[in-house]
Amino acid sequence: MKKILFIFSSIFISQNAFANQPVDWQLGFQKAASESMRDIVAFHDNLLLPIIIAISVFVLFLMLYACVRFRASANPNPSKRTHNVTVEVLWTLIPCLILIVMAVPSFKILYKQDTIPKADLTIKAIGYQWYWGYEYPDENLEFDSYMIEEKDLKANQPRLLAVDNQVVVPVGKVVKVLITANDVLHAWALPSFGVKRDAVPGRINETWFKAEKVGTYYGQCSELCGIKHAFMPIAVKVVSEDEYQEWLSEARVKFAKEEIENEKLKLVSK
Ligand SMILES: [Cu+2]
Repeated sequence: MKKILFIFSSIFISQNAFANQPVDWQLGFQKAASESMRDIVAFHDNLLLPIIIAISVFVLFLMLYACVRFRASANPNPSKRTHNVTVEVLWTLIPCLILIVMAVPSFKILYKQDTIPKADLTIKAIGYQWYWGYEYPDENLEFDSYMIEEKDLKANQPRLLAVDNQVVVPVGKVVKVLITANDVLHAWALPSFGVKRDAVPGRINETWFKAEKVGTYYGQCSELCGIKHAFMPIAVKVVSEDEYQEWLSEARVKFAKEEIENEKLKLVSK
């Protein structure tokens, strides 16, 4: 009983206080912080869930009905019927129709996410075994982002999610994310933004998000990538434009990308 109460209380708490990271006994999605995620949550809550519940209730009813109505004690001589054309057509057509009803809005959301609006900012996420590297190509920044070990956690840092160097982006701006990997497959996923893309060595995938609220949002590598797959979290800090500029001026010094000297390339370009 205590557990049930805890689940219910955590559902309500998750709506307010812990909006951007998973919470204990959480049911359902994390709270949306972008339009994409709001679309996904609405699609799930308003269309998929009612269909799933209706199907489950209907099947349960059929099973109970069959158990009672056709039980052995009431039917000493069982029926020998094997085919019924009407029923067979119905149980093929109705599921098809249900799938079409689900597919249309689902494709709509998928294509909306697939079209990247004009980006205000581009970042590049590179998966390594087992941490993420980030680049801000336009600002010439480059840094690595490692998970903070449990013993080094500060007061408000979540276990297995906090990192040493967070990605910092301004609120309300379209952020394009280029995603790749340097060794094996990883995946860059941030539930609150409705973003998840595979990080494939030798290939660049892209996605985007527009964060609507200031805060720190956590995600995790979502493609089994080896022994420390669970220990390469993703943390994105969404800040106001002023704070972002402030961070940029510090980051330009701290994370400046080294110029790569390549004599051969220089000779060719001459
Ligand atoms: Cu990984």
